[in-house]
Amino acid sequence: MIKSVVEFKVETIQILDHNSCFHGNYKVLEHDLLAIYENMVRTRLFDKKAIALQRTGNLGTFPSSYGQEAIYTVIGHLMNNNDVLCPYYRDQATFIQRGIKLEEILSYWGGDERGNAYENQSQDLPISVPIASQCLHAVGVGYAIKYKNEKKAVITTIGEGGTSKGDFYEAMNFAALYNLPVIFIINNNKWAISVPSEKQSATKTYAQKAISAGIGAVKVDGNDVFSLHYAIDNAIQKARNGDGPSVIEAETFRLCDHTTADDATRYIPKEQMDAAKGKEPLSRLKKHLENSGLWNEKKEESLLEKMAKEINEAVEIYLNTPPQKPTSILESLYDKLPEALQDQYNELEEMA
Ligand SMILES: Cc1ncc(C[n+]2csc(CCOP(=O)(O)OP(=O)(O)O)c2C)c(N)n1
Repeated sequence: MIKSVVEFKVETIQILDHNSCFHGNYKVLEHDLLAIYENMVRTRLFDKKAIALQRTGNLGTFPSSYGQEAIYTVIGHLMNNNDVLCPYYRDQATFIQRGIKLEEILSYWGGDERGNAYENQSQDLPISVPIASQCLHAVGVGYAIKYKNEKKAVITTIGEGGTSKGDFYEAMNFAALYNLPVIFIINNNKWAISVPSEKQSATKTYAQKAISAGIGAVKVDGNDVFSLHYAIDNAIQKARNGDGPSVIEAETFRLCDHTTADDATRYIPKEQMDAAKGKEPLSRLKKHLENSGLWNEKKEESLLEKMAKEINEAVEIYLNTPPQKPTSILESLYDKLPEALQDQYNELEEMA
């Protein structure tokens, strides 16, 4: 006799479609929606400025989040100060929402590690560039939270390419086994540098990878702030209530190069890029706000002016921050510098 022992399904959610038509009755408060819109605009303008700084030799390699601002903004908007973020490298919008200063973000991408010492956010982990390693850090943090009986959520983000790594599966397995308050959010932006999503995994969704670990998963339109709000809010409440981990796949599109060291026009077909632009999150939300009478061109103009001022001030601070002394490389490592390193220290001091 053959019996089915387990069956699973993965649901997808879309509330605000790409024509800005609203489906269902899920509500996000007006002031929350406006705050989300403001941060998406801030992130997009900041992103543009960061690329300009890199192109003029004033910043190192920078990973744009153009087109993916909704995912990271909604994450940052819903987390509270006690929750912990274990990010990868595309999470600028979340950082900004968490109080991390624009000049700190620039400083990190300018090669200055002091950018990781966030003045307003001491709990979050620094950016993790080794793909998927942040998922392991997140379950470590989640385990500590559970051990201390705290009511906090941990959010870790990862690209769809990163879900091919063992670290991702190991982290999900551990999170499920120990019922940890960890939320894995997959930014499925369709491209892992030049590898397209369809060549990355044979699964129909990335969300279903969670099923293998025993975690419930959902796939949402990652360009729709309402679906993101619904799924992430549920997952955060679940985590804080001690009801275990969640996995959310947010489908979007990388409307930019992988980083400033890449040229996506060499491998993303133009038609695909153009079609994706028609579904992007910022103009979709703007249209909805206008249709709801919450936004108009006058408000847009004054927001753009406010954002430009904020960003220019941060750039000024960044550009006018003197570089670290070369000796700083040894200064935070030891309480007392070992004798064997004294010569190197002296040499570095002479370089200053
Ligand atoms: C362990 C590891 N292997 C390889 C790389 C080089 N690398 C940097 S980004 C990237 C692609 C990541 O794509 P994805 O996970 O889809 O995230 P996205 O950049 O598209 O947001 C690779 C292979 C790395 N940083 N770490």
